[in-house]
Order: sequence, then C-alpha cells, then structure tokens
Amino acid sequence: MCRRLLLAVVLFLGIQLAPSARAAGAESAETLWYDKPARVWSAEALPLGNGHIGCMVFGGVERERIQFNDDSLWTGDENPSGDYGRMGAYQNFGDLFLELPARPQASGNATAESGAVAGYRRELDLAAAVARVEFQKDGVRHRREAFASHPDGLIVVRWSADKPGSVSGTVELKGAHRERTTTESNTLSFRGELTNGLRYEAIARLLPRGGTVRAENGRLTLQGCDEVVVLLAPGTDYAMDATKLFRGAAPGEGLRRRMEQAAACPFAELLARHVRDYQGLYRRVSLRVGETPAAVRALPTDQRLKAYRDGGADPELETLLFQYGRYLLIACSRRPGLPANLQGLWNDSNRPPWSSDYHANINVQMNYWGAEVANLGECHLPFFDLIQSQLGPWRKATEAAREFKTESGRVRGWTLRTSHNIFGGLGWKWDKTANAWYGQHLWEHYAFSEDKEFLKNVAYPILKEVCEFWEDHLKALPDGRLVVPKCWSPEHGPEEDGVSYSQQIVWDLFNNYLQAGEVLGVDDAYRAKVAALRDKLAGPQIGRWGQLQEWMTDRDDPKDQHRHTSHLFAVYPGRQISVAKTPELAKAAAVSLEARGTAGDSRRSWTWPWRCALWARLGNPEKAYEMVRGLFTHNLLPNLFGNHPPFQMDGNFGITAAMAEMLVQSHAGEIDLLPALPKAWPNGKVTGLRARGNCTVEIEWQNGKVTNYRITSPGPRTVKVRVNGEVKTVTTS
Ligand code: FUC
Repeated sequence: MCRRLLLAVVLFLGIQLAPSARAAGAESAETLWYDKPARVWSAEALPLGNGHIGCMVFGGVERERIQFNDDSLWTGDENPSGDYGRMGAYQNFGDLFLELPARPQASGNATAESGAVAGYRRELDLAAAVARVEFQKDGVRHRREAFASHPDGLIVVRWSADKPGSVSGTVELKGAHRERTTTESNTLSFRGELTNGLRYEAIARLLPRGGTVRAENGRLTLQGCDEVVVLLAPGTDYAMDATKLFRGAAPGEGLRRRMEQAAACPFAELLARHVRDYQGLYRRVSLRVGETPAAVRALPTDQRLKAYRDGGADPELETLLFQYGRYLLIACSRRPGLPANLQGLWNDSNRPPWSSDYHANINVQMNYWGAEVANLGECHLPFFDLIQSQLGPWRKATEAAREFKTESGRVRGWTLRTSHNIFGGLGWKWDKTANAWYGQHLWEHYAFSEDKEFLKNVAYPILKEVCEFWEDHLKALPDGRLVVPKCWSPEHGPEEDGVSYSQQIVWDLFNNYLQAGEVLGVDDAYRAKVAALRDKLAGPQIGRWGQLQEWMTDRDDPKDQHRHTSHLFAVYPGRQISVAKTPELAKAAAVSLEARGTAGDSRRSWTWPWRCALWARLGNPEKAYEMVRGLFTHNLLPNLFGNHPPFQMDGNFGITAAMAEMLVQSHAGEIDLLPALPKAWPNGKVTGLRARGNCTVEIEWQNGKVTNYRITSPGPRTVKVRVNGEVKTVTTS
C-alpha cells in the first residue's frame, strides 16, 4: 500500500530522482549549483529546513559537514533588566560529519588525502527542497542527498554510490557545547542543558544497506555498504508558552518516536512525503520575467552572480532569488515552530551577530513582508504564535518601565525594546511603536486571507490592546495635535516627540484597528474614539528641500546616506501615503528616497528590498529595478544569502516581497497589475501572487503590457483592477 502510494506520488509530482546527467545549458531555473565544495559556512554552504529544524550542507568530498540547528536552542530568559548583553542568544546545535576512509599511502601513514576527484557538483534544488552532492572518486560515483522533512520532523541524508559495497567511512555527531557523544548500536546522540536550564538532545541514526556498522571512538564506522541513510533530529524542551515558563517535556522521547517512525519507511517514501508537503506551498507561485542566455544559464551560481555584477542580464537569476526567498521562508517558518530570526534558522555560532535575535525596528518585519503576497500565509503564523506567547512578559516589562508610567498609575497594553528573545525577554532601547508595527502584520494576514476567525480571536484583541496603549501614551501639543512622545527614528537622529516613523506607524495601527472593528461589527464607541485620535495625529510634513521630513523639525540632510528609511514607512509597508491619494506627499517621499542614494551605509542586506518596494509603490519601475540589481551587486553572498554584512536573512525575504510589489499591488482599494514593471522584464508571466481580499492573481505580459490576466477567489466577488493604466470593475472567477 505504502509503496503503491509512493509510486503514484512520484509519478504525479514528476520528482527528479536522478538529475545527475544534465546537458550543459539545461540547468533548471530553480537550482543553485556549484562546482566546488563550500568552505565558508555563511557564504557558500546551502540551507535546508523544515520550518523548525534545519542545516547547512557543505558538500565536502573527503569530509562532508552538515551543520544543524533547532530554532528554539536559545540561552537567556525574561531578562527583567532589558540589558541587551543579558538577553541571551540563539545557539549553534552541532555538526554531523560523513567522512571517507583514510587511505594508507606509500609511506604507510593514514591520511585523508587520496585519489583525484572528478565530476563534482553540489546543488540546492528549490523545486524539491533537496540538496545533492555528486562526485567521482577512485572509480566510484558517490551521491549524497539531504532534505529536512516537515511531515517526518527530521533531517534525512542518503549517501549512495554507483558500485555495490562502495560506501565506507565514518559518521560523527558533534555538539556545539562540548557535549560527549554516545554510540548505541547504529545511533549517535548527545544531550545537554544550557545555562538557562533549557534541555536539548540530538540523535543521528544510521540505516545502512549491506556492509557493516561498528562503533569506534564515539563514531560509527561503515564498511562496504551499498548505501546508508542517516536520520538526524535535534530537539529541545522549549514550549512557546509563558504560563509554563517556556518549558515542556524533555525532547528525547519525541525524538526517538520520530526516529522509529521514519526508520520504518524507505528513503523514497520519506522523500516523496517531504516533496509533496513542500511543493504544496512552494508550487503556488511561478514567475518568469525573461530568458537568460544559455551560456550564462549553464554557469555555476557563484559565477552567474559574478557575471551579473559585471552588468550582465540574467532574468532567471532574478526569479531564482525571488523563489529563494519563498524557499527560505518555508524552510524556517512553519507551525509548530518559531518565526524567522535575523539569520532565519541558520546559525553556526554561540555568539552570533546581534544574537541572531528578533529585531523589531525593521528586520523581523521584513522577514514577513513577502509571506502574504507570495502566497505563504501559513508561514506568517509562527510570528503571531510567538507574539501571543510573549504578551505576558512584555506586559510586565512595559508596566515596570519608567518610560510608561501614567498619571492614573494604570498601564494598559505592552510594547517592545528593539530586540527580543523567545522567553519574553527584551533587549536594548525601547522601540515604542514596534507594538503597532507588529499589529500591522496581524491585520495584513486578515486583509489577504479574510480569515475572520483569525481576525476575531487573534488579531483584533491584540490590535485593540495596542490602541489602548497608545490612547494612554500619546501626548497633546499646544495646538491639539497628538504625538508619540520621545521616540527614535530607528538608529538615526535624536530622541524626541513626533518622529515621523512613530507617527506613521500609530496612524497605521489606528487605521487597521478601525477596519478590523468594522469587519467584526464590534466596539462602535471605542472605534469612534480611535478614529478621533487618528485624525488628531500630527501628520507627514514636507520640508525645506521638498523632502518628506524624518522629524517634526526640518533638519533632514540631503547628503544623509543613513540605511534606515523609517520616515517612508507610510509609503511601504504602510499606506498613509500613495501616488493616487496623496500625490504631494508621495512626491516628497520620492525626493527623500532619491537623496538617501545607494552608497555607503545605504548598502545593507535589507536596504535594497525596502527601497525597491518603496520605488514600486511610488510608481518608478526603473528605480525599483536598480534596487534589485543593487542587492545582487553589493549584498549577496555566493549562496545567494543576503549580506548585511555579516550574513542576514531579511534581504532575502524582503526582495521577494519587493519584486512581488513590482508586479501586483493591492493596498489602495484596487488590484494594480504590473504597477512597476521595468524595461528589463518586457515579457513574462506570474501565477499565484495574492492580493488583499482573498484574491489570487495571474498575469501575462508582452512588451511591457498586460496581455492576459486572471483573478480568482474562493467565491465570485467584484473587484477593481488597474490594467494597462485603465481601471476596470471585474467579477472574479
Ligand atoms: C538594525 C539595523 C542594522 C542591523 C540590525 C540587526 O538595528 O539598523 O543595520 O540590521 O538591525
């Protein structure tokens, strides 16, 4: 039964089980590939993930390294001090090594250096979420495939060869915290406890075919196997629940159960189940914006990146990056699990940059900008799960803070410091309006999905609570306008009242709350109150050189290249300013954005995507495209990871969102098709992008004009669509 099902699935999905013989130029548009093993973890190794556990595959010949993570392996706690240094950090879990046997040389010394290697290739196949490594050595063709399975909850690695009995070597499992690895029949494992008491364990189990396995010096030695499948599962006792002090059951039992279940399935079945699950998300969107010349397409990805940087055209590399953002989000943000952190899920250090934390002044938000529009709404949910689970400690921290004391003595709601961990702990300066920015994500999930249960039970209560916080904390100026007191335009300028970033975000919150209340038909009186507050907020201002002011004081410097474009929030991801509704302000926003330039501090992983989306909203396709090229040219690593520097994942997620914004927009009450299509993409097709109002959009275009489009929704509905500059009212199918 199992096997028949498997065969059907394999045939149905057309899974590439043997993609090795590839003609030059026939590279899949959805594959990253290289002709050398990775040496540098962040720049060259290739990421896999099941939404919760993941790994980086190096593709070594003599010694394959698979560095792995679990998104809950964190030090730290509730951190009442708010001191960033004590907030804790995301930790490396460890490594799995597969090593070829050392060969005796003429001198008789054993050494790992041996025969010549030919036909080397390593790849990451985004269409199947599988990493593959192949090479020929001593007359044997070796093949290693790895994937991280969401349905089976573990990482699966298969090492096979084209000649029977040719898989020999050692398998090692090493923890990143000096644990002792134990061996028991075909199993390696280690366990430990972090300084905060978090318990963790990792298990690797070998399933050999043919040959022998024996334990030796804490490692397993394979001799003359036809192939071996390694199942790898890390886990912790983290529970996303403050009432349980963020701890649950010790991980061992669950890991062993998963191992047993997976060990009973043939590799092909594990693979088919994984691919079916993954493609259920990944295949929803397809994108073509042009054809890459065959000679360029045939190059390894790192060489293609170089050619692109030299000014070459490679539209398929652009769509590869677009899909890579979707791939990465599926790989690191699925229920049950934590949301994508600064490095997504992938971390090889116990002291990662910025603790690999959740940064609330742009980074974590950007991670999720593409979730809805790129048709991965489910991947947005771990972010909301984390927010909900942290509310208790965040309320407590807010109540205890000097900054938020009120005259009545009562503190309602919560807000955030710039960084946070997974135990309710906050770190560094307060980023007061981050609460409202988080609220935007909750609203947007509803706006795209129209999931009323979600709106009622999850989004609305949080939006209302954050409105109450701001009701209590806005300050009235002598002229009656309301301002956010003593705030900071992220990492730029003085702390003062009425900073544009904060004003715009609170406007966005109030507006989202009002719409949410209207949809649910609740809280009329409170809605009237919030509407009045919104209309009194000090609004965006145009300054002395025609720019959109970053502060109430007109002090913007036209030469400023600061990386943050916080005062343009109202254009994207907000919707207070638009070309159609507020043309003067939109013009001023363009002046500010142009002045920020693209040099110096403006070159960061996340700056290009934000500016790309901003230009897309401002209706400037060539500028938007310049930002796509800028990211490729200045802030991508050979494995196409965003580079802040160092490696930071926001740029990958952000560029997917921004490219989508060039193709479809739906923030202004209509579905705008190809609102910012650059000359570089004259002909193309996109399917599966989402628009607000639970719509799915397909567009074909030729010579820059829409030639065909289809808007679908679960039931027929009337929507306004802007097509080739003309607004039409259509009924969806
Ligand atoms: C914000 C940014 C930095 C960096 C850090 C992780 O503070 O200003 O550029 O991305 O987050």
